[in-house]
Parts: sequence; C-alpha cells; structure tokens
Amino acid sequence: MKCRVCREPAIIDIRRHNANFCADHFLRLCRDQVTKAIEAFSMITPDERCLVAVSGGKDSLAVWDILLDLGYQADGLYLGLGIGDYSDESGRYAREFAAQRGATLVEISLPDAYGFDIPNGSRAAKRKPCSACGLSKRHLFDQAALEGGYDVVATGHNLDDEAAVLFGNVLHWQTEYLGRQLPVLPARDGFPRKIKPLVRLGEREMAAYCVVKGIDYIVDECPMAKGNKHIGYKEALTAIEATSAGAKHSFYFGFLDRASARFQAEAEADQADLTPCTECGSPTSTEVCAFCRLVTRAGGRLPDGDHDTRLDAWFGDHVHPDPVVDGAFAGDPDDRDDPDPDPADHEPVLVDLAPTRRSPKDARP
Ligand code: Q46
Ligand code: ZN
Ligand code: ZN
Repeated sequence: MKCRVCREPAIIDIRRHNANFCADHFLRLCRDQVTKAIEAFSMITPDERCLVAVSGGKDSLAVWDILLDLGYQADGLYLGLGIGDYSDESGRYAREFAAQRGATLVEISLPDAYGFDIPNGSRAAKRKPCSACGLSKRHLFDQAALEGGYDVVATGHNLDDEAAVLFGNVLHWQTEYLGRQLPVLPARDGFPRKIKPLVRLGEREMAAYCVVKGIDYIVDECPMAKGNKHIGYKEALTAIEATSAGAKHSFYFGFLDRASARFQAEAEADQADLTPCTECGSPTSTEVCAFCRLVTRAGGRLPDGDHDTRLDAWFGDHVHPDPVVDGAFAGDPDDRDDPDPDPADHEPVLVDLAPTRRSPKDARP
C-alpha cells in the first residue's frame, strides 16, 4: 500500500478518496480538508478569536490542533460535567494537550459553579442525562464565548456526526431542525457564530490523526451514552459506507447542496421573538431560559442578577462588556426543551476505532 502523493509506504487508506496516504501526507490532507471547509462556508478569518469546545475526545482535540497549526487564534473551553471518573479523565487529557501546545484552556465546573452534576441533576430534573448535558453545554459555551469576547465557537463535529444527525432528523422528519443543520450558524444578537471545521473528515480519520500527531485522548465512552439513538444511527451509516464508499459524504453534502435551503423558512420562523432571560440574560423564548430552569429543577444555584457574573470571574481581564446587546434577538435554535439528547453534542468513540489510538494501521476497515 503506497501513498498516493509520494509513493512511500502508506499508513492509512481512505476509501471514499480511493487513496492511501503516508503519515505526512495524511496530516496534510486533514489540514487541507479543514481549510477547504473553512473557505467554502466562510467559517472564520485569521483576525478572529475562536473558542474551541473541548471534551478531551479525539475530535475536539484534533480540531483545536488543526486550527492552531493553520494559524488561527484558538483557545479551548473545557466544561466539567461531574460524571465521575469519566470527567476526571477527560479533563486531564484536555489539560495535557493545552500544556503540550502552550495553548489557553478555560475550565468551567458545572458542580462548582452551578451546584449540580449531570448524573444527579438530570435525575432530579427528570431529564435524560444527555439532554441536560447538551443543554448545559450549548448554553455555557455560548455565554462563555460572548463574555470572553470570542467571535466564534468551534466544535469537533465530524462527517460521521453530521451524517448521523441528518439521518435521525430525516428519519423523524424534524423539518425545523433540518433547516439549521449547517456547518456554520451565523452570529446573532446574543449568540456567537458556531462552526464545524471537521465536516469534511470522518471519525476514523480523526482517530488516526490523533495517533499520528501523538495526541492522547479519552477513548472510553461517557457512561451516560448508553442507549443513545445517535450511536445506532452512526452504526447504520457505517454499515452502508462499508459497501458504498462515500455514502456519508454524498448524503450530507448532497443535503447541503440540494435540500437544506428548502427547510430554512421553517427554521427561521421557529426562531422569532426572543427576550433576555430574567435570571442570566441569555436570549430565550420564555421568561426564564431552559438552562436556568434546568439549574432550578436540578437543585443547583442560579445567578443572583440578570447577568451571570460567574463568567466574568473565569475570563477576568478578557471580558468584553457587551455579551447581550439591545434589540430583538434573531432567534435561538438551541433554547428548547428538547426531550431527546441532541446527537450533535456527542463525541462517542465507535468500538472499532478504539485500537486506532495506538496504531493508525489498525484503523483500516
Ligand atoms: S457527555 Fe453529556 Fe455526551 Fe455523556 S452525558 Fe450524554 S451528552 S454522552 S458526548
Ligand atoms: Zn506521502
Ligand atoms: Zn437563563
């Protein structure tokens, strides 16, 4: 097996590209695919500040690494969810990576700052753990980015994630979600721009990327992920991909090219009439936002004014004073009491990828 570019021995085959790559050219391919996504969807410019949502998993560490290699100003934000050993270990990987790269990592602990953890809080609030977790992540990443003066929040969603979310949304014809399943959600009053620079790269490639770059990441799956539908959708698409190379790519990018615009009117209509939450100031369609309601039901602590001053303390001197501007909010796709976990929040490691942590050669199907 030889590298398509230099004819040296290859370490990975990528069937949807019908090609094999050596380590150097594989890393270059990953960077090129991210550059292509950034340019095609106008995700970020070099003078903008980016906050990367870091979980300690392969995708979020890889996207952070690639953005830094490409010269973007990227800091990380790690959210401690209080999920026992899993949180302890994933936080350690995030810290190790930041130290190795000399990068800035901001940490927020849900139990310390808000007085609840995901396993107990979700039980008390009578929500599925992933639903409470996803809601907390979306809220805190948005708020932290705005308080910290970041232009963009980047997440590690890869092609497998996006294809699986699309599959789930189509399966249940959730048309209001389909209209906003995009690699970029533009900034609106009260919300930062959100970008997914890994949409052109698959899960297996991201595991191999971390191995080749020597990035250690948490391989174990979150213990709360059990029974999550998103994992089933991923496995179904991976089975299709096995006999039809490129199926995930054409499913997702075909949707973006040919179908996504048809659902946008409905998605926009769904986002009207938001006002600031009376507890934390975030835009919401109800008087108190979904996150603050969750904090209350989970038995946690709410901020004591209409502005969450805890975020000021985390960002210290970096705080920009205009996180929530006056005027009508254009809408918040995330401020909803979704009964189901948001599959896009997950970064599960598929079973067949675990061995690739040490040897990218094993990553071949
Ligand atoms: S961390 Fe949170 Fe995921 Fe765990 S509780 Fe569910 S959403 S599974 S990546
Ligand atoms: Zn090569
Ligand atoms: Zn609130």
